[in-house]
Amino acid sequence: MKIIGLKSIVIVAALVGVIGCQNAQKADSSNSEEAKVTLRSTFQDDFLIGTALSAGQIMGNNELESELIAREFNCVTPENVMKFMLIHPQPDSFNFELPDKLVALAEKNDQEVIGHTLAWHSQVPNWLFEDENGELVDSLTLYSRMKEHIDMVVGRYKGRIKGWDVLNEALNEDGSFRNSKFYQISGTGYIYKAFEYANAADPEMELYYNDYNMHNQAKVDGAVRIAKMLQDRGIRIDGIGMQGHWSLNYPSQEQLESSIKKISDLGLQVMITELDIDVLPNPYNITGANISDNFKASKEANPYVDGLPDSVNQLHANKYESLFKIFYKYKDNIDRVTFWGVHDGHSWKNNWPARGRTNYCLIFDRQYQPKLAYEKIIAIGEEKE
Ligand code: 9MR
Repeated sequence: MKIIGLKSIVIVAALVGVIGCQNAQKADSSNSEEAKVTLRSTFQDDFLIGTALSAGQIMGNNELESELIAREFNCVTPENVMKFMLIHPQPDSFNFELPDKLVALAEKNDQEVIGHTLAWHSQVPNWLFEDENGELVDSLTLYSRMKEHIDMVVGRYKGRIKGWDVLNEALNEDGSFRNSKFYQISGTGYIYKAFEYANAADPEMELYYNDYNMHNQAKVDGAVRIAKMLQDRGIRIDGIGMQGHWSLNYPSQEQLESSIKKISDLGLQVMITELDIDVLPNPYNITGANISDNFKASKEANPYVDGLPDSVNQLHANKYESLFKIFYKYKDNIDRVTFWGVHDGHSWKNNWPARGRTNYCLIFDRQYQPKLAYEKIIAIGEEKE
């Protein structure tokens, strides 16, 4: 095991030291060499380090949080505000205020932006699929509504967004196609159209497929099939996102490496997206992130309300360490690692698959302080030097 180096010790000192600074520039210009050791600096030659921002974080409601976001990450994804339902709730109404702020904030912090997401069965308004009688529309009507949406949303940020999750979660666990309203109306037609329209709206940006449980080989095979379908028709796809909604006991190294290789063999970038490591009991016996799952919370399934035992924190850190060792090994294939949230206090995992639990999935705690997992991740970065 690697002994944590001098740099790691100063990281913590530096973190304490820089809290209170207004932004990353200030932190970086504090003329202390050590203050520059952050996630973004540690992996700057390897892959982007991203996070997801909530509406409040985009608004900059909390100064400590804003400072942490600027300091540690060089890529941001809107957790919700660019989803169809939020950005385009009615045929003639768009909400661009928060998405505009997000893009401006990222530019100020010298961060890339990932758009999320254009075609997804969830958080999407019914009007996209229905006529005035509530019946499903035909495929041509769906395509023209999709095109209008994509032209408007992608076009607005043309040249300012690195890549979009064009298609999100279109697969079942066995790799077959999800029977979403998109699919009911058009079969796989909407998949081709989403990528075609996104490419036309901004030919320079990257186009991704993104899904959870991609360590499941049947599912990653389904994603490979989607990529090949597009490639066979000469439609561009640049990368596949493996959502990292994982846990202390999965995925295995073999699963992860196999999935990374399958994606890379297509000539596509791998992205680890939506990373968080669940530490709570899972009596529901589910994996992934199917948002419609909603179980009843129980005391037994929410054991760490008053704090996480050191032993579990250690397991959590070990899991992150082993994952980042794999990410680093495949750094030539992996373009980005994005955490799904900034700190434990604001993680969707506190409310899924059962509401109102106290989870500890991320690498900053509820006081915005780095956890053991953070130190272990940084230590991997140091090991390479
Ligand atoms: O983290 C997001 C949460 O705030 C929303 O309530 C939820 C609604 O569907 O979506 C969450 O993010 C999802 C992401 O957009 C797609 N993959 C699964 C994520 C977790 O559900």
